[in-house]
Amino acid sequence: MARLILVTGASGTLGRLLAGRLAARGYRLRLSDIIPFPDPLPQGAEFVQADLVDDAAVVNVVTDADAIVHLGGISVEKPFRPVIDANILGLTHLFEAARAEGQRIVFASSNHAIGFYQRGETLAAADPMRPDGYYGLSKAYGELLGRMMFDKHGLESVHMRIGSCLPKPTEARHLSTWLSHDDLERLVVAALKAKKTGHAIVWGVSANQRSWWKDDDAERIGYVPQDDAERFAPLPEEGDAITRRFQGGSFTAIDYTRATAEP
Ligand code: NAI
Ligand code: 15L
Repeated sequence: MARLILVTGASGTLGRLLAGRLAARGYRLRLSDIIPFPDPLPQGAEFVQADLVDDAAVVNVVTDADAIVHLGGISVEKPFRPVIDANILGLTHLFEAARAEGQRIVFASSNHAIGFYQRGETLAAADPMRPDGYYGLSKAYGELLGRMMFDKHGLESVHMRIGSCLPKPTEARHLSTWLSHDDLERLVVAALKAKKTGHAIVWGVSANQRSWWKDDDAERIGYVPQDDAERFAPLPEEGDAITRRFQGGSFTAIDYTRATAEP
């Protein structure tokens, strides 16, 4: 019998994409989101509507799944209240429910956990996080929650620190941050298939010549990206001076009040 994968945030951009691709690979899918799934359900998939903030609903969707791809939650910078609800409270509900059943979680973290490093600086996954807002901070929390859950309970998780997952790069920043749709699929499948992952952090990025990111757990889980944004170069710089200065781009400029951007 094929493994049953729970995909949260299934009605969002990446969820819809992965639903089709994982189903085509023969996985059985339980798709879940707070809003209905907008497409016809892929072969072998079911949909369960659930709010991550509702702990009983989360236990219900997690029950009997073999592994979890967690995409659900706020996916852009917002005031702290909605971010805390979905991305901290909701995420904690998910990890606690998975702990009870022992399922591996493949978590969509984000480059916004390290967004305040300057562009051009090369980072290793183990470098200190520098979140660029409440959204990035919630992803940092997710990575640390995964760390604690493994150290304390042996619960495995793979944290995909995704750059910009788009059909193709459209601005200069994306030449460094782009994750192609095919590489996203490769990453998720590697994370699901790996025999053991422990607590893993993998840059969710293609094999971009201009990538700022190295030294992660990609090799350990068997993720080998194959695309490179360079074939789309050159692309225009976008945004104001703050946006152009930091790796997190436009998110860093939201509600930025420092007089100077010196380190
Ligand atoms: P999206 O915003 O299109 O999808 C997120 C989904 O989560 C939505 O369908 C939304 O209804 C659902 N959701 C929100 N609050 C919820 C709640 N309380 N309970 C249940 N479901 C809830 O985002 P997208 O682009 O598909 O991203 C998926 C994940 O990947 C997100 O966690 C995002 O932070 C992360 N990510 C995405 C990147 C990208 O380039 N698209 C880059 C870095 C990280
Ligand atoms: C993210 O974390 C967002 O979810 C996505 O919408 C993009 O803005 C991406 O980061 C990015 O930094 O390009």
